[in-house]
Amino acid sequence: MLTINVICAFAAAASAFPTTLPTQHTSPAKRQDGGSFIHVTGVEGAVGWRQEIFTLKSDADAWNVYMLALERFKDMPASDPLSWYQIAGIHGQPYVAWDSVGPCDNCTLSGYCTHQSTLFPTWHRPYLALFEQSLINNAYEVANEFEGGQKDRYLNRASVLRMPFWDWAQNPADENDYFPSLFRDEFITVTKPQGDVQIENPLLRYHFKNDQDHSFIQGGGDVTWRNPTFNAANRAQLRSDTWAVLTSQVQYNAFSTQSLSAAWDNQNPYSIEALHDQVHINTGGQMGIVPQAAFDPFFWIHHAQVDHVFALWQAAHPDVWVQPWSEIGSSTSYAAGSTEDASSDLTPFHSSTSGGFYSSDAVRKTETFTYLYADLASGDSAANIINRLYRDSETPLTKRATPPASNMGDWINRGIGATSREEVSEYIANVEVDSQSMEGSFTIYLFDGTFDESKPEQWHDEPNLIGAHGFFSSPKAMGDGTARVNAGISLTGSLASKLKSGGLKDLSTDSVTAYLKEHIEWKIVKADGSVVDKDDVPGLQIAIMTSVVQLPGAKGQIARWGGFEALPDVTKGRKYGFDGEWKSHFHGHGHGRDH
Ligand SMILES: [Cu+2]
Repeated sequence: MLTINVICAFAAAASAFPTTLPTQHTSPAKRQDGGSFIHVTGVEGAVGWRQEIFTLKSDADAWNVYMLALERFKDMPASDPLSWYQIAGIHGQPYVAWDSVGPCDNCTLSGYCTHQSTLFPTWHRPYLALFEQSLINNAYEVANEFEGGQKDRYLNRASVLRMPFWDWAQNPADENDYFPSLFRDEFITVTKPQGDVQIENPLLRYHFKNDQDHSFIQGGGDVTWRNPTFNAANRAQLRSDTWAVLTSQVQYNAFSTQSLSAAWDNQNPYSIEALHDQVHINTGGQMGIVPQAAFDPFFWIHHAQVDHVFALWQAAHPDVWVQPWSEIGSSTSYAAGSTEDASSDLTPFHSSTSGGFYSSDAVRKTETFTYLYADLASGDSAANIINRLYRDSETPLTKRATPPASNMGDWINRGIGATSREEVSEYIANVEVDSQSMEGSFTIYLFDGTFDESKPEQWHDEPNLIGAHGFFSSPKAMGDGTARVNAGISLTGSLASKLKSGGLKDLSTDSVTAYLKEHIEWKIVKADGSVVDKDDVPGLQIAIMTSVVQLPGAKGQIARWGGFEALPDVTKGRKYGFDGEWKSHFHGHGHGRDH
């Protein structure tokens, strides 16, 4: 169905923007069928700002253009490669070629998106730019339907409009903000040329048209749906995890992916990919299913925030970048075991009409696609922005006089020297699992003590919930390999409140170890709500780890983390799993690495 006549589509696109947009797709055609490729440019013209969605909403004209552009974008016919349907389809289902880019030699058409890969952050950058390119094309279209002064006003807003992000990691304003009504309201009022009218909220869902394959939607429906579970607890967790991702990672590869690698000692609790997974699972419905997620309008607002976090991290770590990486899973363009690096093609995103693809190197600067994030564009340092958005209102949790010797070693490895900065301890439950093993997404919940075992659908609201992590996966395993991934659930906030209430003596490793042994409980739930026995989850390991963190000592400084050290204070094994009772991580798992 997505096999389209590109020449016709280009002719239509060109005629659609006769006056306000620069001409696109002018290079000589070199495709076998005589057409030219789609040049992913992002918005053409001057650099604009991607803004937080509530900031954008405060500009009534810009918001109106954005709403109308989304509505029109979603209505584009599936024959157009810049339609919502085709662009969303690049990510996964219905598994067809886009812009004539077929699978690699040992690959099948299984979705172009790169997950469990160091290309995860960089691949999504041109993907979002393509979406933004079509969104703003539509913004010009809707603005041009007005007349006189109104038309001028809306064209003016279209010219600076970019896709917004929703910063799910900021402190929520109140309970209405846990998952804002922007994404929940059924109808909104917009201004059209004929006056104010009510339309279905364009941010709510995607309606598949009759001629658009949507057989993959569960239950045979023709709309996307969600099952949001955002609340105060997971918004707080998203905030602290975002801060941890931005400050704990000093190398690109470990920052980029939740995949495990011997290069970082098979433990990597904080990555942007794991952080991003959580929001997919918190949203639920299509957003919780890798090959269907991009049809949901919320996908694009979420991924703009993921790219925003990526840009903040880049600004704080300007000298590190993509290193060679062996793929553990496979996608349309990358076979399991193949090596990718900063020059690998980010398919199917052509960098010119005559062929060639973007690479990570080519998309390192967001200006390549004519956008900046508004906070970074302000000229403030990345460290100040990160501290202001994700840390400042939190009090340091515990002082720790002397870091253990093993951490000192790691600090040296990370290039961190001794300073007089205040040091705190962070505690993390690191969950390791084969993310493809469950035939779909799943969530692990950690509890401090008792909870209502009979109501798994309520566990995200349990008062004794320490934290949860959702692993974002596909209904059927992609490729033939396993996908060993890991993600951290911070225990620090929960332990600190136990300290305040007197349930915990202090935050020393001895006290924390004794406390957790006594109290920690955990459960696994699949996306369909069924509870899974822990023995039925291949490769599942939970390790409790600690790290010493140097807090910023002055403006312009970012926190610095030492290495991760396993609890309890046994040093024979490298890390320890929790399986109802403490045991050595590798015990009984045949890895030959027992204590
Ligand atoms: Cu995603």
